[in-house]
Amino acid sequence: MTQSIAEQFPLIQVIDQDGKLLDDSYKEEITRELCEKFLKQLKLMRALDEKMVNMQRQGRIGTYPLFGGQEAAQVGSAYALEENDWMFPTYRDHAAAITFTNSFNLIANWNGRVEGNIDDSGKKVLPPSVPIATQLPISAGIAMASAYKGEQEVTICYFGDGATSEGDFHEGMNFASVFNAPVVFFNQNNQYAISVPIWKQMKSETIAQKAIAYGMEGKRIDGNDIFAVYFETKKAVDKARKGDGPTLIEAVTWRYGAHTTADDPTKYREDDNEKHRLNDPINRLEKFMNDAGFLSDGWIETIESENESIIEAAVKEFESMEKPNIDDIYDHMFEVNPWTIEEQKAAFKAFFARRANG
Ligand SMILES: Cc1ncc(C[n+]2csc(CCOP(=O)(O)OP(=O)(O)O)c2C)c(N)n1
Ligand SMILES: [Mg+2]
Repeated sequence: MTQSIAEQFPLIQVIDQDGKLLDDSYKEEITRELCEKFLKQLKLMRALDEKMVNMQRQGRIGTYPLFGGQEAAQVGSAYALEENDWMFPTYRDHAAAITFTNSFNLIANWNGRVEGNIDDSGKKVLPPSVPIATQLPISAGIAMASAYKGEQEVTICYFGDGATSEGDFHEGMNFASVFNAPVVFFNQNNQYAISVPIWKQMKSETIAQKAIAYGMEGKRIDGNDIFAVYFETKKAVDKARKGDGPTLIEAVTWRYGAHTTADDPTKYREDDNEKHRLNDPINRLEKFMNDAGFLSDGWIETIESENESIIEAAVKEFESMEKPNIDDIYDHMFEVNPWTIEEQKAAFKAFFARRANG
């Protein structure tokens, strides 16, 4: 008998909503140290997201895409990588990029600063991709190049549910599978593409099943279960590194906030965050740690206050950057600018000079 899609692509979980261990096979690997590392980083990322939204409201940064609710998907997958791996984040994946690089440099990106596109940690992280799905074929190409050069690097490529409707999704998946490229396509299905719900986006039951069409392995995981995310991404990364090809991972999750600070989600979805908070990635891990006896008195307060200092220091550094160089807007497209661009540059500089002189 043929299996249903739900049977072929069951939602993989290691802990349930109450933090109870569902899969004993990870018992040895889930150490106190690993849990502490995860919880501290999840809390750091949530606090950063909240800080960034406040800063946007205060006019201290530009439009900002929120990731609150998706922390486990991003942090867990980033921790599954090795030093030399490649990362292709989207505009929503700051938690993945910051966890991987251990640097807050990319905050500057949200103030339109070119410096924020350049990772200062030495890790191979591409600038956040804003055009939807364009990163998929490029990531497949990078992974093909790694394999061609005989390097042991794996590429992880992040994208959303909406991105699966783009031609680039197909091209990236097809190239990766035909060339057996060492890439992990990490989908965060947060169930909305701005205002478009998943049920209007596609007719297939899952995103994971799309892997079948490319002869690729597909997995559907609970994106709010950091253990499921970490262990399943690690398996996919290890498989790719061994030369056994790409994987499509669908991490089912939910964004609590707006698409960006320029959006109002009450216009297109019910305010049922209360329901989704029962599935909160941070609470689930905390409950697990509590049951396992991994939480000592005062530890959470200590890490929260450490996290606050880390964020304050990062913001301070960001806000003490030198003023931007106006030339940066104009000088990265052509070797020699055409006169139209030069004219715009001169006009913009004159505008700033007039403003500076009152
Ligand atoms: C090629 C392209 N088309 C349209 C847009 C406008 N746009 C920005 S975000 C977005 C929705 C993407 O949704 P999804 O892939 O689910 O990612 P999420 O924002 O939920 O993380 C769209 C259509 C774009 N940035 N690029
Ligand atoms: Mg989405």
